[in-house]
Parts: sequence; structure tokens; C-alpha cells
Amino acid sequence: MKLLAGYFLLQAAGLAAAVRPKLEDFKQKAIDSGLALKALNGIALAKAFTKFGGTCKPSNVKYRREWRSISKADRRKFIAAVKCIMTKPSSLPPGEVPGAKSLYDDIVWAHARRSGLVHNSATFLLFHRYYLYTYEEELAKCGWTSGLPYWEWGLDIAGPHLSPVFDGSDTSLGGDGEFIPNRQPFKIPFIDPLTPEIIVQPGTGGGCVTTGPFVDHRVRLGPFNMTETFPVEPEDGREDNPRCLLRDLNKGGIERWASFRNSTELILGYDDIFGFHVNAEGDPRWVPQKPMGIHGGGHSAIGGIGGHAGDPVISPYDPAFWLTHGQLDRIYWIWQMLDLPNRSDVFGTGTWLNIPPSPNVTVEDSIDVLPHQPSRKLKELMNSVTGSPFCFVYV
Ligand SMILES: *[C@@H]1O[C@H](CO)[C@@H](O)[C@H](O)[C@H]1NC(C)=O
Ligand SMILES: *[C@@H]1O[C@H](CO)[C@@H](O)[C@H](O)[C@H]1NC(C)=O
Ligand SMILES: *[C@@H]1O[C@H](CO)[C@@H](O)[C@H](O)[C@H]1NC(C)=O
Ligand SMILES: *[C@@H]1O[C@H](CO)[C@@H](O)[C@H](O)[C@H]1NC(C)=O
Ligand SMILES: [Cu+2]
Repeated sequence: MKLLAGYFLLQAAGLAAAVRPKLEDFKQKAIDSGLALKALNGIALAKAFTKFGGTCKPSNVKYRREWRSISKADRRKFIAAVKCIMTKPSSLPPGEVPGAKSLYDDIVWAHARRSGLVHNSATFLLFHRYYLYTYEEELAKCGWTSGLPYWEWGLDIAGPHLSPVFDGSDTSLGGDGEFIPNRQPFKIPFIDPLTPEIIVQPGTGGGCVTTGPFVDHRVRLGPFNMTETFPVEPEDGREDNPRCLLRDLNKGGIERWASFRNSTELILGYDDIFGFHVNAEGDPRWVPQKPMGIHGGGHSAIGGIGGHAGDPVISPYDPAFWLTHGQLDRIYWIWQMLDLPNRSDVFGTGTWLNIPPSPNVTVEDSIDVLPHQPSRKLKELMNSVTGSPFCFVYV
């Protein structure tokens, strides 16, 4: 609260750029209720407004908002744009990915084909930022010209099955999966020997999503095997394998790994990209005691046991993927904006858990989202308000 009030004062005085907040600045209650995170977002926003460049201006910047702060009419408009992406035909070369029928499938493939390179690797945060932008651009062609919405996990710590994001209405991203009783807890198969057992309890669903706007949505590609040879672009899993979207909304994912406290401590706990990245992603090589991170928590909150949102390769099939990754990118963005010049680096190599071994990645290296977005240097993807390519902020 102290800082929130302080922020408005500083902003009024035009001095927001001078604030360097610390965890001790906030009361317990402010951290656990989300007030601290809101204040940090406010500071990051004020700082972002000092960094506009190129074609990106306050007049054309896209505001990425939390689902609940978007009007119901606009939520329906957003959902219509998602359905438009699901209806447009695939534009991949015929025969290359037989299971890709729609533009939505193409976009899932863009993630699947790079899965072994962009998870537990240096490009993780920036690939996903570029990937979200790809989707935002396609949404714009389908009539949604505002910013991509995000889902603030902390607001739903009582359980995502109680959230307006998942209430199954026509202003939600669909309901929970059908409840499947008597399921066994699931042990996450980490390959790192130092990682303790992480047990996920069954959530409130487990079966097909049968309510809301996406009941006809089909998962087609996959399953893909995430094996030690995965970094080679996968050959299998490209066939048409139509099936329902599975969800298992799971409050444990938020309580244990994606609470307001978890996100706030992540933002304020680390000064370099090494600390921020390995904790955000929960990289078992570097933080074996905390192998989930807010990223794993956000996926687990939707995917639970067996839900598609928990699949590392084809999780974008769940339309909620974009909102959960939006939140991850928002936390990254807030952290960066608090000290952008010092927080524009990458850490790690170019392959999943460095399997097979690969060189350290630098900001001069490039990533793409094919065929939708060209190859760009990582350094171009650091600042969200340069206009080349990005022009968005989180509010
Ligand atoms: C994945 O691996 C399993 C076990 O090795 C194998 O049985 C299955 O056919 C593989 N799936 C695909 C899609 O190749
Ligand atoms: C996440 O925050 C909760 C409190 O909201 C805490 O109990 C839990 O230990 C934290 N998880 C990690 C990995 O720090
Ligand atoms: C970068 O971090 C150093 C050390 O914490 C600090 O002294 C410096 O002011 C920071 N640079 C900028 C541009 O904020
Ligand atoms: C790669 O990065 C690691 C971690 O920062 C460092 O220890 C190592 O020396 C680097 N390797 C090369 C070849 O630069
Ligand atoms: Cu991913």
C-alpha cells in the first residue's frame, strides 16, 4: 500500500523511473492480495511509457488486459476472433503436416516443431513472447485489434473452476473438462535425479470440455513424444488425429506455484536473467527444489492431470494457453521494465535441457515463428514498445 500510494505520487511528479522496489517495501497482506503485483505493474507501465520508439506510440500501443477487465461484449468479440482463426484454412505446404486443417492447427505446429529448442533453453521467454504476438496479429486480422488478454492466476487461487475465465458461459474460454472420479495422483516424470517427487492431485475435471464456445474445437496434431532426440523437428504426430479438448482445472497449480506471492517474489527476487529465467520456468538443473515455477503452475492450473494445456508440445491447442502465457509474459515484462537496460539478456543454450549439447545463445541469435513471423534477433524482442516488431503494454 505504501508503495502503491508512493507510485501515484511519483507518477504525478514524473519521477516513476526512479523507483527501485524491494520485497520489504510491501506488507505480507499486500503481497498475498495482489496489491503489490498491481503496484509493480503500475510502475512497469510508467517506465514503459518512457521507452517508446520507432512506430510505437502511446496512441497506437496495444493494452493487454486481464480477462475480467474486458467487457462481456468485448470478450465475445475476442472469442469470435479465435473462432475465425479456427475456421481459416491451413496454409502449410500440402502434405507436410497432414493433420493441420486450420490456421489454428498451423499455429500449434509452429510451437510443436520448435518444442525441443524453446523450453528449458535460452529462448524460452522470448520465443513465447514472439509466439503470443503471432497470435495477436492473427486475431487482429480476424477483427480483434485490441491487446491479447491475459489471465491473472492469483485472482483464482480459490480454484480455476470458480473463475469467470472457465465458467462455461459464452463469455468464457469454455468450462472444465467433464469430471472423472476416482483418478490416481500423478507423479511428474522429471529426468533430473536431484528433483524431488512432485505429485499432482486430480483436479475438478479430467475429461472433454463440453460447455462454452469451444465445444466443437478439435485437437488434431500429436501426441508427440518429448524424447532425447526431440530437438530434431518431429516427424511423427503430424497426422490428423481429431479428438476433444481435455481439461482438468486444478487449484493446486495456483496455490503451490502461481499465487500472487509466487509471482511477486519472482519479480522482486532476482536481478539477472539467470535467476529470473530458471525460477520462472522451474529449470530442474538449476533449481531442483523448485522445478515447476510460475510457468509450470500456470499450465498445471488448466491441464491438471492429462489436460492438453499440460502437454509441453501441443498445449496451445487449449484456447486458454494464450492467456496463461500472457500472464507469464506479463510477469517477465514487469520484471524487465523495472530495469530494462540491465534486463535485456538471455541465459542458457539452444536445446531443451541442453540435450543434445549446444552453444550458449546470445541476443544476436535469432528465432522464428514459421511461417507466420520471420526470423528475428532476440535483442529485437526485449523491449515491447519499439514498434519493431512489438507495440504492447500490460495493464
Ligand atoms: C511414442 O513413444 C512410444 C514409446 O516409445 C511409442 O510406443 C509411440 O508409438 C510413440 N508415439 C509416436 C506418435 O510416435
Ligand atoms: C507459492 O506461494 C505460496 C503462498 O501463496 C507458498 O505457500 C508456496 O510455497 C510458494 N511456492 C514456491 C515454489 O515458492
Ligand atoms: C544496472 O545495475 C547496476 C547494479 O545493480 C546499477 O548500478 C545500475 O544503475 C543499473 N543500470 C541501469 C541502467 O539501471
Ligand atoms: C556458457 O554459459 C555458462 C553459464 O553462464 C558459462 O559458464 C560457460 O562458460 C559458457 N560457455 C561458453 C563456451 O561461453
Ligand atoms: Cu511452450
